[in-house]
Amino acid sequence: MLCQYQNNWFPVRDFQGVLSCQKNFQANETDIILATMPKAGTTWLKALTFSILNRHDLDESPLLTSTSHDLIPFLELDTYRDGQNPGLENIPSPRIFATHIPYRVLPDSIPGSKCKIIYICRNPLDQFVSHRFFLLKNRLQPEQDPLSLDEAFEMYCDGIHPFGPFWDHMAEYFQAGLENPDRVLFLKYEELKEDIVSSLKKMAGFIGVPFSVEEEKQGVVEEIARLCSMKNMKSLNVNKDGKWNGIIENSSFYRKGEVGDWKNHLTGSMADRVEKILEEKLSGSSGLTFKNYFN
Ligand code: PPS
Repeated sequence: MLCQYQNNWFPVRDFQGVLSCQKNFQANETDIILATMPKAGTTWLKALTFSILNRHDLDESPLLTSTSHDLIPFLELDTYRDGQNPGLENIPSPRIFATHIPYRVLPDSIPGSKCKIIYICRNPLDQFVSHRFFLLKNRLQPEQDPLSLDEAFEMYCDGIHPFGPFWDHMAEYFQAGLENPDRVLFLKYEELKEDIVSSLKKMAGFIGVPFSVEEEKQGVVEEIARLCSMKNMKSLNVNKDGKWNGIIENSSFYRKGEVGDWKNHLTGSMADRVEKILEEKLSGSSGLTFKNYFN
């Protein structure tokens, strides 16, 4: 079930966390915030960022025994969950948090401080399909029959989905990145899939810990890419068993991890519709394009 707040849609079960985070979170200038729409690549982004910052001993990485979500909490889904307001002052810097909260709903202290935001955007069609499989695997409201594909797609196209509308979510972070490129790094899932090494170097430079020439020669960047790869992460027992927050199967964060899987589930006319929505809604966001995403 969703509720509307400040022109965005939120799962009712997460709404207290959103409000408490918005009211209470005080960003430090050394914080790193990982912002995404659900199913845009959050789990991967967490693993990559954690590894960049903890690259001294990748053979013993905590990612081998803890999930990405255990290592980097979501502000609204973990830290401020159910309206709580914990003290976060004693967490050593840099503190890393994730969030699905749209840019304009963020606590004022995030845009107002010098903290860094890394945003990852994904083809909305793949995101929609990924989310659908996720919901079918984790029946969060077992008393309700899941929506049909067509019903869910209609709502998606109306912007009525968790943390939606998707077009505003991506456009606002994109704009923030244009205005403050040293504070907001806007990445695309598809670009990470295409060239993870360049993306890792970009991320490390952005958060102020660039890879040294020596590290590059030693293959540290490739080692992080391999550690965090879908294949490796999916094979680890910690990601096969157990549940996150007691409700979500850890294994459901890893499905296919492919670009263009929507073609196996959606029709060409559905793709045309999303393409038109983006053309119309993003007409003011020069530079945010999705070439070849819809055919
Ligand atoms: S969540 O619930 O918002 O945290 O989900 P999120 O992690 O954003 O999205 C899950 C999709 O990301 C894929 N995934 C990965 N892709 C590439 N590499 C790695 N390491 C990786 N880990 C997770 C995951 O499979 C989901 O996409 P789909 O298309 O469903 O496979």
